[in-house]
Amino acid sequence: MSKTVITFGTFDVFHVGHLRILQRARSFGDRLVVGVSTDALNENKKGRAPVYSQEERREIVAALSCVDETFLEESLELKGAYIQRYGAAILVMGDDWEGRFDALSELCEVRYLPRTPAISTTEVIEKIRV
Ligand code: C2G
Repeated sequence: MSKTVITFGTFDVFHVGHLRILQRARSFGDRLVVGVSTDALNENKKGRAPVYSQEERREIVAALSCVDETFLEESLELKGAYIQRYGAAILVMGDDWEGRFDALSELCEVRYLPRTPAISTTEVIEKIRV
């Protein structure tokens, strides 16, 4: 039986930290499903719109060879429903979310992976601006 891994993120101004977590997530199973958070979800959470639209961000993530399927993540609170919809056996999140989704271990294995150091969308934006 195939093992599905699910992960979530904004993936704005796509960088190598994003790529590495997706590749590592995919290595835990044989199908990777990625929830790309909507523009509205980001505006609520971070107080600013992403640089790239949800359609553009999703198109970039969907084109990666380690990604099998994508969908738009409408709410942080719907993770359980998404896990069930896609039949995921493992939820992968970056360790900036450590502990936050432990309750979902009733539904599937929950793994937090270390982030790639010294890179973030905010830092990339700052570097370009200077
Ligand atoms: N990431 C990483 N290393 C970095 C930067 C990001 O491993 N240097 C990981 C994050 O930990 C996350 C993924 O890349 O797992 C996507 O990062 P973001 O786009 O910042 O996602 P975020 O806004 O945290 O997710 O349900 C979660 C939401 O979708 C929002």
